[in-house]
Amino acid sequence: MSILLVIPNRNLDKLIAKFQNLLPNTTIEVWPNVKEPQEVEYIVAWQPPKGSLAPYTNCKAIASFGAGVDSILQYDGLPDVPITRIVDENLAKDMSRYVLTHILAYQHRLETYFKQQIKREWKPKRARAGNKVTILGAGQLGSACANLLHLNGFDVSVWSRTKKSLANVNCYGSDQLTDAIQDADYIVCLLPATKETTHFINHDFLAKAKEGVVLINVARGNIVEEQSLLKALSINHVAHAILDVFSVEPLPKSHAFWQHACVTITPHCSALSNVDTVTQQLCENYLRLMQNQPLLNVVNKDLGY
Ligand code: NDP
Ligand code: OXD
Repeated sequence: MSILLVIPNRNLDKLIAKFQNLLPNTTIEVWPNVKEPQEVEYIVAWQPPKGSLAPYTNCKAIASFGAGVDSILQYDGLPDVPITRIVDENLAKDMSRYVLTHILAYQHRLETYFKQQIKREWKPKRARAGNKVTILGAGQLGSACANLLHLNGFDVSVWSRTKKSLANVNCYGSDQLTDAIQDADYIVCLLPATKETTHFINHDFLAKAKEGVVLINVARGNIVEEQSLLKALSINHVAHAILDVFSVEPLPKSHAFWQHACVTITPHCSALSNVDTVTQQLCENYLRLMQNQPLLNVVNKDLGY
């Protein structure tokens, strides 16, 4: 019995050491150099390349190395086994702080002052008005962001497939999108990437938002239709976009977002998986699998998250 890591293009030394520490009697294999494919019963995957999950016919579960499972569910020929994901308070804390930081930085015009400092300019301006934030998605990350923003004095709304009931937050269900976004000064996307959410933030969506809205996408790049966003930025309907995720990552050097004065780019880093807590969760589920106990954080493959 072994665990296989299919996590390309990363140094896995720390992760492997953690696994070996927590499960000293279990073999850890690393794709693509798998010595005994038939022994693999549990796969930990992140953006698995084409064909990389195929040879392991004794695999009983696949665990995502992150909160999102889109790259696993999109895999062609995915084995019919449970798929789990990471649910971690550290991710929620990092994500909430990222969102709060960027909203405050925009409100207080930090980018302008960084530029002024380089030119030794002294031009104070009042902070921007606008206190309403709508978060698309009210799951683990969306609800944590809503809470932190509320604690910092924002008027917060969430919109989700099933309507929530969160203290101090205006909650909207899927048939109330216009009500949820029409007055928002900031729209934060924390939806999963699914068939329903592909290009969900498109021309029609942006037309429902108010002029001068700031869009923050920290979920997945393909939820935003990038040409519609560029168009909305060009007419100042969207005043600014803060983007941590993109349709193609790394963002190609030729992409129009790079040079855009009203786009802030970060390299998919708003909430990075923490190897320590993630490994504990992955090992817990491995032990559960070995003991035929129910797995934690299993995703609904029909819903796609
Ligand atoms: P959850 O699964 O906990 O929450 C997803 C939320 O989205 C739920 O409220 C769900 O509704 C809602 N939702 C799903 N589909 C729809 C839809 N079609 N219409 C309306 N609402 C919908 O996910 P997390 O909060 O843990 O994470 C969200 C996403 O953030 C991840 O899928 C991942 O892609 C991304 N992420 C990005 C990171 C980064 O570094 N940039 C780091 C970690 C995650 P309901 O409550 O009714 O089910
Ligand atoms: C995740 C991510 O889904 O890092 O965890 O994007």
